[in-house]
Amino acid sequence: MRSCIGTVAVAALALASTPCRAQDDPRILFSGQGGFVSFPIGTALRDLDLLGGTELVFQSEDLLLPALRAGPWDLIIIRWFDAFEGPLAGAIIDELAAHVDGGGKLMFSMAELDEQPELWPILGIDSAVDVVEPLQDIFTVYGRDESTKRHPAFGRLAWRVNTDPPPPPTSDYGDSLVPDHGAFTIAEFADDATGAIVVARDGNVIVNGEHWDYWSLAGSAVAEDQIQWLLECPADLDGDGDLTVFDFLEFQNRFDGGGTTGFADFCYDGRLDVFDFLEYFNLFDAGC
Ligand SMILES: [Ca+2]
Ligand SMILES: [Ca+2]
Ligand SMILES: [Ca+2]
Repeated sequence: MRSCIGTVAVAALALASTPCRAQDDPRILFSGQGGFVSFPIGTALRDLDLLGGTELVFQSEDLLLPALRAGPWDLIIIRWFDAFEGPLAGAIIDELAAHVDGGGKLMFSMAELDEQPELWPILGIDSAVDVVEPLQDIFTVYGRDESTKRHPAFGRLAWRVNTDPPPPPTSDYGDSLVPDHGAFTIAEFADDATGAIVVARDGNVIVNGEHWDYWSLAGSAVAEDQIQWLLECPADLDGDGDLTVFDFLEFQNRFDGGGTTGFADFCYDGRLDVFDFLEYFNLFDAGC
């Protein structure tokens, strides 16, 4: 994993226009639960008009493995209740590792991630611990004192548990996540201040510890934030599809404003310093 500490800035910033990757029709692989829409992620994909480029695989290891191998994918979304098990589990995990190690984007949710430690390094987390009741809210912890510094992948102040109907008592409520070095918790479970949503692998991976079914209020909006963050070109700050001097000027404005005019913390450590400046140079130089 690339680390902000020790990265070398590319001094010669290319001021000429650099084309970003076309975002019109990204290839998305979505392993969802049974049912077409699979709330809230399927709802978010529909509302973002992304279903046209999405291959949907219901929860089947037999179908998921060949689908993973049919990549490359611009984004892989895994919403899986149980741990990967059986003869295909190792091969699926290997495919996910190859995708992420190659810089691929991954949105990952698994209620029983605590039972699958071999996935933790791939996802950039140190560990996952089973969540117990009661559950009430998920709060942003990223720049919580300044609302404008919220991480773009979680733009909500709070995401309240749906209590109608209440979660069945035998359900798995998901996992608390402990981020590894280089990863950052952007939202916590309010009950015990443990990690609920983690951004890792240079912003390419988002791990959801919460079980989506029980945080349904505004859940599709939360999913939209995450999908948009993963699909966008991180250095294209004005969103016009090209990397130009105007993106660099926008970064300078955000940095000089201490983050109050937009997200500028590209090292994901909750503060703005020279390493964010260096990282932005590197992202700009890398293109999209
Ligand atoms: Ca669990
Ligand atoms: Ca731009
Ligand atoms: Ca920073």
